[in-house]
Amino acid sequence: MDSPSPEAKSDEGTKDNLHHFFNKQTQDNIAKHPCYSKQAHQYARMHLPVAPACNIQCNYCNRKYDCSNESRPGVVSHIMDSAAALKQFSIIKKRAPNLTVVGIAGPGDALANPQTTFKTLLDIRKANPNVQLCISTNGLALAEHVTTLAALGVNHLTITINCIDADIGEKIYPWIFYNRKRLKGRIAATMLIERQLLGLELAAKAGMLVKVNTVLIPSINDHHIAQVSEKVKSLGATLHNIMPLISDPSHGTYFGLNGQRGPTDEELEHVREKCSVHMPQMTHCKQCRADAIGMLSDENAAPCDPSSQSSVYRVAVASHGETHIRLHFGHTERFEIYQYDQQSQQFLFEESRNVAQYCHGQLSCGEETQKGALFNTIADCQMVLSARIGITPWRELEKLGVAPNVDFAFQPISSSLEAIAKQYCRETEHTEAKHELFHQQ
Ligand code: CLF
Ligand code: SF4
Repeated sequence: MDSPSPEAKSDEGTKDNLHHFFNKQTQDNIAKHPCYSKQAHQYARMHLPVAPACNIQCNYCNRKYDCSNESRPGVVSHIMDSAAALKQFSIIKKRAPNLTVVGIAGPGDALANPQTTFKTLLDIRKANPNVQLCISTNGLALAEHVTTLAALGVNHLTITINCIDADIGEKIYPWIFYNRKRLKGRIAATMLIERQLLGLELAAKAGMLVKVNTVLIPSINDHHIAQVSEKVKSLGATLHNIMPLISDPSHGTYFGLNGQRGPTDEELEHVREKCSVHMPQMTHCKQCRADAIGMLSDENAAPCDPSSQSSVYRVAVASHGETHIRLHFGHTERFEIYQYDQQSQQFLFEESRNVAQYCHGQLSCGEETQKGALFNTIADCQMVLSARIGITPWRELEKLGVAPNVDFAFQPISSSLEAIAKQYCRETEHTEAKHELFHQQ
């Protein structure tokens, strides 16, 4: 058996492995895409959940939740239309200079909703020609849309290909809907695989960087994924992302309800190792949701110590995408998380985190478990900004070490963060000066 080349084995990524194959422009694109390059962790991606429908059924998917080909099951994204998506993008982009990628990854399949997907991509492209466009698809309808995607400037494409053998495919896909017909069993799997591979080949020939996702399902496709890797590489794919099946009966999927287990860490590692002979492997995927926004990295989630160079300072802002701090803490369903960047001395947008509302009104204000989940969501932040906050949550936050701050109520979020950054910078310098003095004595 061939031993893996050092180049193919490394997942460091995706940047170094892929770089020398491409022209300068493509290299720059990879270097600023947090999924394609592990080194691009300081850049953020934004998913726009504009695609609710799907044209196939996977046995690891429950349609109540996001597309499990690219998402963690068990979470649900709100659907947006293209106008709302553009508005959301415009607001976030102003506050997040590190947002380099806009993707459509569900909650169904991007290409089973072609009109909304294309309109959204076109609007984003017009609003910002520099942002990179990315979509994720099961590949069934890809071949017929490659030309349109290329014309829209989509340069990153993910196709989920779990097998290239219909005997395996019929254990994963009970049906597909193609050319206005519902196909089942082996015929469905054969058609899906054929369309996926054709779509992949055409997209790669059209110049797109194609990543293939494969869900590792023990005893169904584990022994077969190396063949998938070899095949998709030969057709032009650049990166392989082998994702563990997440199978929980509470998610209500066919696999979850029928006892199909997910892989252990060792099994996942073993399959990735085998496939690295053929292609660079992605290992930093977060299986994120269809409305995820922010950086992929959470490696720096350490408590703040202003005297330490590696400290992380995060501010949570109660916001549903407004430009100003208008929300009452108890009414928010979403926090925007900003992280202080030592180099630029400003806050960079990290991600959005959804929460259940703390308060639904006088009669039902705050179920205990709901409240606990809300506080946990922002427990790694040092400050939370909102327009108002009640005394009970105020004290709870203080106990957690999160400082509630309503001083910037009804002010723009961006100027409020600038003011806090200046203050934090002054305090950090002061602390460092004290440390130096202490060590000199
Ligand atoms: Fe989104 Fe996917 Fe584009 Fe990335 S996610 S459409 S390639 S911008 Fe990234 Fe998220 Fe993993 Fe996907 S971490 S689930 S690989
Ligand atoms: Fe679910 Fe995605 Fe499969 Fe469609 S492609 S059935 S949304 S996992």
